[in-house]
Parts: sequence; C-alpha cells; structure tokens
Amino acid sequence: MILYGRDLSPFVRRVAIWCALQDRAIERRKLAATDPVESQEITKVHPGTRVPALVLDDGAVLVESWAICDWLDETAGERRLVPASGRARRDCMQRIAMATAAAEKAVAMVYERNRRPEALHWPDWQARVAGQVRGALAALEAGAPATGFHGGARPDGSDIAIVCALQFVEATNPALLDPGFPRLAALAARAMEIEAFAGTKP
Ligand SMILES: N[C@@H](CCC(=O)N[C@@H](CS)C(=O)NCC(=O)O)C(=O)O
Repeated sequence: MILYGRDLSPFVRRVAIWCALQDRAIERRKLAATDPVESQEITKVHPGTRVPALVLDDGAVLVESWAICDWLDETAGERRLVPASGRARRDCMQRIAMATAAAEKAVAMVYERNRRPEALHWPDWQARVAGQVRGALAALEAGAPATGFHGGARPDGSDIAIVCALQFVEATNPALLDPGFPRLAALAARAMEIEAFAGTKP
C-alpha cells in the first residue's frame, strides 16, 4: 500500500500510525497537497487533490481518513483499533469525531494565517476558529484518562486521532494550547514512547 501525504497533516499521520499499530507495511509519498508541483502527483490518485490517499495493492484508492481507517479496521481482524460494536464503539467514534473537529479547525487556522493574503486576514474569524479548536480540545481534556490510554494499556483509534490533533496544533499554532491541556499533554507523552507516534511527529 502507498500512503500519500506528509506527517504534518494530522489526517495523514493518523493513517500512518493506524497502519503501524496494525503492523501493516506501507510505502510513503510525503507530498504536500498545497504545493503546486507536489500536488500534481496527488491529483493523479485523488482528483480532489487532498491527503491522505491510500493506494491499495490492487490499485484501488481510498480517500478521507475516517473512510480509510474504517477499511483498515474492517480488514484488521484482532488488530482493530475501534471496538466493533456497542457503547465502547460509540464513545471511541465520538472521541475521534471531536479530535477531528479540533484538527480540521486547526488546519483551517493555518490556511487562514499562511495561505490567505495578509490584507484579507479577518481577526474576528480567526478568533472564532481558535475558539473552536480550544473548545474541542477542552472536551477531550475533560474525558482524558489519567493513566494509560482510552484504549487501556495500548492506544486505540481515538488516542491516535487525539495525539495527532494536539501535536498538529503544537507544531503550527502553540498559542492555541495556552493555558494548557495537561491530561492531553500527558497522554501524548505516553504515546511518544511508542515508535509509531515518535517516528511520525511533525
Ligand atoms: N476530511 C479530510 C481532511 C483532509 C485534509 O484536510 N487534508 C489537508 C491536509 S491536512 C489537505 O489535503 N489540504 C488540501 C486542500 O484541502 O486543499 C480527511 O479526514 O482526510
């Protein structure tokens, strides 16, 4: 399988870690969707020119992190990272959804600040987006375990999504983490002891 996209993307990194925790071998094409040259390679596999895109061994292309991870789990047997059913599944999916809300708005914030011409910057909108990132992280902070992971002794899919979102914010806009999310920071520190996380940190 070939994964398109860089680890700076919280969505690409999520898929890369998911694969690593399931012991799946993947090739990487670490290309940026916003780079005019590199994006041409991405468009060849994803006409919407976005990452992640995962090219399967049979040539099929999967896009959207949630749909990719759904397929990875469906075909993972005992190594699935989201519980198969019931309340545990619902809760895990909702943590992933909240982490996705944080990550999407953090990415939007980068585009607002780095892609939009400075003359068109809109402080009120940036403040709104910043509040959305902080709000989603605060909800995750409130539910974060004091020890271990949401998945218990080992990370589950929601731990992956949360750490990717948090560390993307840390890498691109650390001021958004002020005054701090100590439980999430501790969760991320525990995750960083695992090579799949440490080896992909942006
Ligand atoms: N909902 C998508 C979001 C993916 C996404 O936002 N990818 C960004 C990189 S972090 C991207 O491709 N940006 C280029 C663009 O949207 O034009 C997913 O979960 O995969």
